[in-house]
Amino acid sequence: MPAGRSEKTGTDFDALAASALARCDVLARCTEREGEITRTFLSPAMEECHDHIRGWMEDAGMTIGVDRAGNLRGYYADLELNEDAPRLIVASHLDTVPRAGCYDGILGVMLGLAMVEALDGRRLNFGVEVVGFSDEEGVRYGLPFIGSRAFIGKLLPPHLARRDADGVAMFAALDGYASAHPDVVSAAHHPQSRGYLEFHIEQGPVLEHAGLALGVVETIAGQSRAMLKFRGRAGHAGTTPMFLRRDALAAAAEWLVAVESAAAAMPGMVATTGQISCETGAANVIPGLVCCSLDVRHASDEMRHAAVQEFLATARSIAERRQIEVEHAIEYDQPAVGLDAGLIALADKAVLGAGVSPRHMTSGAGHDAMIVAARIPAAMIFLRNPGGISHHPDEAVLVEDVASALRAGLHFLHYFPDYLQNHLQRLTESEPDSCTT
Ligand code: HGY
Ligand code: MN
Ligand code: MN
Repeated sequence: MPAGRSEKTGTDFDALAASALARCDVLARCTEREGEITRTFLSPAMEECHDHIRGWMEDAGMTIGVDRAGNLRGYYADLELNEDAPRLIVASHLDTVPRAGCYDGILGVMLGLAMVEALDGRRLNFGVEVVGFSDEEGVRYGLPFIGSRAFIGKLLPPHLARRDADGVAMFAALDGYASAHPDVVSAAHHPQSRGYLEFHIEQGPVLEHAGLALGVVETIAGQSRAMLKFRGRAGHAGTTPMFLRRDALAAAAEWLVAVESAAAAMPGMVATTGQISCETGAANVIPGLVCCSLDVRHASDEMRHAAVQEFLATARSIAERRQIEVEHAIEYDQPAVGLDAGLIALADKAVLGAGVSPRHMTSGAGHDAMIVAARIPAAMIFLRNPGGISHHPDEAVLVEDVASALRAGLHFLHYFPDYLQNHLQRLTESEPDSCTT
């Protein structure tokens, strides 16, 4: 028996893992910009990506639909081919940051599909729905998690009113998508969705450092995002003496270096300015207006909120000293999320079953699981990310780790009925006794 095969079922995990990675390579060619991977919400590149995945899912015996939020949904029915059987959701996102790597998000979807393929036509006593979310990175609308928010019914009017860089409101983009796809289904999750599993590359160095292929996520750090505007006075770069300048870019630069060193002194805190624009934007004009982003994350919401306040106060004091104005808008505040204890225990068993000692981790990156967890018990399994690099074309994963993840996925499917049973029992036990009310 070749090393990659299961002795019990004959499943060739190595071949399925290699195929999942080859598919990530195919999907990497679905891009808005030649020579890099950039795939955003409802773009033609996303349509192309759906077309590939749809074909693979159909070959695996799944029924496919796209929903009103642009999520791709493939259902692998239970033994009785019942649409309304309890189901496990296996999902991640199909969109990318600009100039992305090959695996962030999409590998989780390919692993969901590979789990179904590994069943080789065998049906379970629950359904499996593999979902590719339409937007998690928030590139087009500056709002992340559009797909998973819609999935749990939390895509709200203020979200829908947001406009992209071309002025297209999100509700208009979604209406256009629905008109172009008359068979769209509701974006709401099925009421029998009883559990959610997301595989994702770690996007950091912890597992590599620990020599582990897989890890089990316990908590996902909260995130704050703000936009700041530093407004100074534009002027002539040759004639304005240094002491008479009100340079908006110099102020913003001083501020972001101050934020960097303050965050470095706060254990577990990360703060980033990843977007910056400068007007007038000419070499011989003193910058008059700078807009920049602030992204702050920590496992403790309290510490994150305190840090954001401190960073904004620093901006105000730098602005005052330099006689410029600063304003800010908090774009969003996503609390830290603890994943479901029952499913974490199941993920531990699944990872152990794949021969890896389960290590619990906090995710510094945001994931769809943190949104879905508000409605459906959720678990996440991380895959080692050699070099710890992500949101970058050098993002990497090892084929043997993908095979381990797939083994863990099959163990997860195996144990899921026990979870359903315990869960049902807990629900029954917590029901009020009708005689006493
Ligand atoms: O930004 C994040 O944490 C995620 O990768 N979208
Ligand atoms: Mn990402
Ligand atoms: Mn991701």
